[in-house]
Amino acid sequence: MTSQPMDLRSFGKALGIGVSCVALWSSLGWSSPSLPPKRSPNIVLILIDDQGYADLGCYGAPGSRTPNIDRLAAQGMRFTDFYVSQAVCSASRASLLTGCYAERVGISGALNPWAQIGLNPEEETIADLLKARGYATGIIGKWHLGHLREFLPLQQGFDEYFGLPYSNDMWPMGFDGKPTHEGWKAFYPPLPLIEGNNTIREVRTLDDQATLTALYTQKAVDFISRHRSRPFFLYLAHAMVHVPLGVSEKYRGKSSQGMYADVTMEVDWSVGEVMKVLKENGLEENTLVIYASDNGPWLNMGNHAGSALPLREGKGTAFEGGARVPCIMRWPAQIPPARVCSQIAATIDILPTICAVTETALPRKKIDGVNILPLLREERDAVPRAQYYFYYDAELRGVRRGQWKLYFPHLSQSYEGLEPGKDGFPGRTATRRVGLELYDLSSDIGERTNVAAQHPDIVDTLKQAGEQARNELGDRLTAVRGSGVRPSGRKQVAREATQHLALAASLTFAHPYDRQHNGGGDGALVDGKHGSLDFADGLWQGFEGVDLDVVVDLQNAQNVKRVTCGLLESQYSWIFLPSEVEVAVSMDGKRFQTVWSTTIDAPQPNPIPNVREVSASFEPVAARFVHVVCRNLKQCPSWHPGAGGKTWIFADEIEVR
Ligand SMILES: [Ca+2]
Ligand SMILES: [Ca+2]
Repeated sequence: MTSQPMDLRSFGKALGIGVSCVALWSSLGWSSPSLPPKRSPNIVLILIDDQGYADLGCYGAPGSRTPNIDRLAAQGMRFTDFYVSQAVCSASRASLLTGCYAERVGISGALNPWAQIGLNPEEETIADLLKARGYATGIIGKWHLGHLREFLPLQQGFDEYFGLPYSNDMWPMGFDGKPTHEGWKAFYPPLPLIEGNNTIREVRTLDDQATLTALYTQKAVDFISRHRSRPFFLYLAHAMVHVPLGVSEKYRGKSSQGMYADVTMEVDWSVGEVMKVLKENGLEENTLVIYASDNGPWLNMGNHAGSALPLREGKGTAFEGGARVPCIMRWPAQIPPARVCSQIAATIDILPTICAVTETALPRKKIDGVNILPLLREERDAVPRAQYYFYYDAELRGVRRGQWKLYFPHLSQSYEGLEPGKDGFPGRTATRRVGLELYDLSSDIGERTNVAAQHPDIVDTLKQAGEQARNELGDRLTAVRGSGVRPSGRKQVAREATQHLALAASLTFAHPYDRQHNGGGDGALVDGKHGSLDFADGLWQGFEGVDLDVVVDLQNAQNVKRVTCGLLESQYSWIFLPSEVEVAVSMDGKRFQTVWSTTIDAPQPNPIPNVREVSASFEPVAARFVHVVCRNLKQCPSWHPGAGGKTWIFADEIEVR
């Protein structure tokens, strides 16, 4: 072994030298920063989609379908208690790339093909940090942090991008691979394969899906070969083993254990190809290879899903089967072979750890991850992470400290006891109530015996830890807004803060606005600020199943000639334009004169959110009160997947001139 572990205390100094080096080389006219005298390690981050805790040989899967991944474990460190931030794609990936709980960076769930948001370009990703450090940066595969151009990888620190912008099942095809007419999927656009910022072709068939693993692998091998002479960061985010499964001819039927095992074998082959090209280029020693899954198995897909056994539940839950995933780190220059680490660690720790090993400064904004290099080096008594929070869908569902995991009361998706799906078709899921429950993971890894009653002191300690998380990151279960939450990236629409006559007005509503989507409270419609294309941006005021019927009191008589009402249409979220808008004015607040009205055509399918400014112009009239009525459509139209359900009106803002 040539390189020695670096003393952590010398980091500042080392960084200083690095920076001055960069400055010197820049002044010599090089286009990119220099290589440090001792070459920084390359980073290869391989992320599998929906792979279960028990899917790999080295994690106890029966048979030997994953020799290449198992070899990574034999040559490096395997983590037994490694977590994602949330057991769902976008949230999990936001955490991986930013070192933050997903709540902190405002990303939740899985973004759909009409999402007008993405990871905020102001966040610093691993790619941003390493690019500034002189690394070549590339992502091959699934992004899922915003498909609009301003949110794509090239705008988030990556030099190169090739892959799908979101999940491989977000296409207008049914589970049989044929065009579907059911639900929102029927409205999905074709699945775009993107290179750089541009769609180069579409994934249209199951046969196209079957090419993805080999295609991504070829691109990954090419990336490594092209950048062998300078430090690089490669993020290889496979579409597999997420449904719809696809496998090349070479691996079809190869496992004799079904399609899922075939796909797993091909992903394993891919890992082998990456390791081979590293070796061929003499990069095997000084490359940190990190292998992980973005969340646990999608269990209701039955034989097209993995396994998390003996863990409880799977994807979409805060239980161990959802959040705990396989993770292996291999770096012969620093990590001794065949190590098993059973301390708590998480994807949010990968960014600060990469910063440590590449001597790169941390992001300027606060992060949640910790440097786990001491674990990789097996430093005695090192406990970089004592505690971890389990969020899902903006709900703080649990907290783990040491061997103890406490759940807060919530409703959880559940797969247990239900007949799973088969051959690509899903089975049912249920919703189950989870109480205040404590589990001892050291003796009960399957979370079967609630021991809260026996350990009230531990419950109290973990409750306090939960309180801290809520204050900082928020919690929908207890309606707490977190002080440390930053906004997601939002597509900007040309709606700036404005001056108008109603800015100091008081409002009287015939029907109350929704408590959760309150836009900030009573004055939200006349505060001069405008909602974006994201209905959850905190600026829109929502009205569920009722009209927006409001009297605006301008406080004194004004000469009024125009009233504009900003309205959001976001059909996927059951938000529709009103059927009618009417404006009336009054001097005394009792006798109103209608000055303008319009009807709006019945909505046609268009899941892409848009904002309509309904503007009423009329002969100038003296008025103190302005009455605005937007008639709620009341019921989702027959073509809508929620046909017959209550529709919403989202408004912001009402401008009077
Ligand atoms: Ca996933
Ligand atoms: Ca407003």
